[in-house]
Amino acid sequence: MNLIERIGSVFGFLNEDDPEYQLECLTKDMMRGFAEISSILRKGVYHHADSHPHLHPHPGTVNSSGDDQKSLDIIANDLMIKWISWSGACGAIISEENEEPIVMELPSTSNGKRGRYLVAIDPLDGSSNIECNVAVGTIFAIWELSEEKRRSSPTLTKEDLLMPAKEILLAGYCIYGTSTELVMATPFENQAPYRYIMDPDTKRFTLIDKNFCLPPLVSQKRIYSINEGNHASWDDQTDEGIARIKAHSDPSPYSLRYVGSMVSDVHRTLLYGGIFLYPADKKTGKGKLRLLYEAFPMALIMEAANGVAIAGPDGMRILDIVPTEIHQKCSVVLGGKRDVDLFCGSP
Ligand code: FDP
Repeated sequence: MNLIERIGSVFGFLNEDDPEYQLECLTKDMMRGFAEISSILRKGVYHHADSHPHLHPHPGTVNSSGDDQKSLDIIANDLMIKWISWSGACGAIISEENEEPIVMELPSTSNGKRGRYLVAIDPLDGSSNIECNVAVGTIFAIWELSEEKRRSSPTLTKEDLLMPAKEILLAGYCIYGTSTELVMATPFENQAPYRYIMDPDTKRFTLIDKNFCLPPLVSQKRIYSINEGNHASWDDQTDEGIARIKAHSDPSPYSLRYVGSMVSDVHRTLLYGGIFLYPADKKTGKGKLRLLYEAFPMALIMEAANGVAIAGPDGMRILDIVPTEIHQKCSVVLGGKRDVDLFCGSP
């Protein structure tokens, strides 16, 4: 791509022959969204709006100036949709906040194709905890739409957007904690996740680790992370698996750490080791976490980091699940092999 084409691409005229550059534009624009969400969270004023309704109008109502008062989930969703659409490289978005997918219209000019990529996103994961200032995050996965889907008129159905994990091109999460960090992984073999940190002054992301993997086995901490309050709804296998973890004592027992924000719990697991679980409820047979924009991206990252990502004690790989609904739920077990094996009772 020459200089003029590159400049033109800023306004959405992306060179069809350069898919890699399109993915780069999309990801860079998403990073602008992460930076903007990070700044909004840091201002803190929205914590007040959510937690002190007597001082501020309820989210979703109209304030005295006639402005909509939106909850942080909606603010983050609006921002991410704005930035993803701005890139011009995206043909459809699946967001946790939108019941229906957002499918870009077919452009009347150029080649008559919608953008190349599908983005599935949870714009603000962990947000039910946000009032007490815990770290929350954005989780996403990106796929390439087929030529047929890019031309499909007038729109695409939900079924058209059910893409398997093996076709994910890029998966990642941005964590808004004491610092803002971005972790991204591709499914290419032997490619470890990359870890970036954002400078809050310049909003630039700097690569700090090209090999963001679980620590070596000897340094992996024994930590388990699960909402024990749901104990009564676990099935027998989960019950037994957690009992095995809790009974372990040699050389040291497991510690329990559960933030209740998936990005935080998974980020800690990647850094220190351990196991994070959100099992299925035995009554419904379903977990809580969403397959396309929570389980798939985190499973891809965990496997790229030398960890294991399964849907339950039977060992089914999360990345092998065939999606049947865009907001499908699944159970999740992520972590180091040693800890996942202990949970599963594997020798
Ligand atoms: P939240 O509802 O706050 O967005 O995505 C769902 C999620 O958070 C995950 O981030 C988190 O791991 C889980 O729910 C926590 O659920 P529980 O409160 O049921 O433990």
